[in-house]
Amino acid sequence: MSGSSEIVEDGGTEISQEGSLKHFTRNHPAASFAQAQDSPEMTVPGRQPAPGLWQPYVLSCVVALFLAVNGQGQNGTVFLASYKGTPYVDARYHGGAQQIPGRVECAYYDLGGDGVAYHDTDPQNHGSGELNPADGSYLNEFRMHEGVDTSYTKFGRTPDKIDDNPYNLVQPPAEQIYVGWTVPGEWFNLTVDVAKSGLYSMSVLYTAHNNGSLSFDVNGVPQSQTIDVKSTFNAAEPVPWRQWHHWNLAGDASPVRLTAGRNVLTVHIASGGQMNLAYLDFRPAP
Ligand SMILES: [Ca+2]
Ligand SMILES: [Ca+2]
Repeated sequence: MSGSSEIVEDGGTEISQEGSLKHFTRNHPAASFAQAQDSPEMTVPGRQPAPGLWQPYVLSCVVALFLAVNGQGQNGTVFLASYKGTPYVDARYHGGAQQIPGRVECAYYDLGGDGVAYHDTDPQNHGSGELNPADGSYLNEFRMHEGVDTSYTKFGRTPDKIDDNPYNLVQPPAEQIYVGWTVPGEWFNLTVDVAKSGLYSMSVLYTAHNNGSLSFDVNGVPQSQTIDVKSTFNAAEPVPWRQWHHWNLAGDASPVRLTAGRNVLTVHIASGGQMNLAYLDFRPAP
């Protein structure tokens, strides 16, 4: 593999961030739900309720507004009941919903397509089938027809090492599949099974061109916890295309509360972008 192609691997700049933010507003699951609550009966003249039905009409409007404002109910039950995504499985990975505590692989984001299981700026996968040419192998063709951009860590390459380079702050696993080419406004859902209700600390294995941040929803409810992702740029790095391509771990400042059983986590690229995201590690908070 040529060195120049790896410039693209670390996150291309050809994707318009302005465009992604526009999509975010339209496709974010909470926004979609809010739109669904905005029923025609509430706004269309001529479809207003008959005299005597105003009280229940007003009440239904208040309930709809409450649900929209509160992220589909504080416990996310409305979101879970209407969610159309399903846990990822393929010919090699049979695990389905991922387990917490444990490592939750970003590239095993849910099945269901753009607007349901994820939102990506464009429908092409710029890793699988593009940077990593389609050759019949599992890794090169991993989810190659989906919009989320995925690649994997490559060890032992010459003349320049790629993911096993000496400037890593944390050594990643070999052939670790990850989500890359990220820009603000993109998101993906991860269906998980939580073993026990409680507080969990969260960290992410990543590389990043710029300082940025991730935010999260649990069952459609935005969480206050975020992960600040620091740039992994290193001026001492002698290989130009690899200058930011150094793996690191970042953790949240405070633990997140999760309820036992099935949950859907939404990972948002909140700011910065051009991150490669390998996995989220959830552990019971001390
Ligand atoms: Ca894409
Ligand atoms: Ca992308």
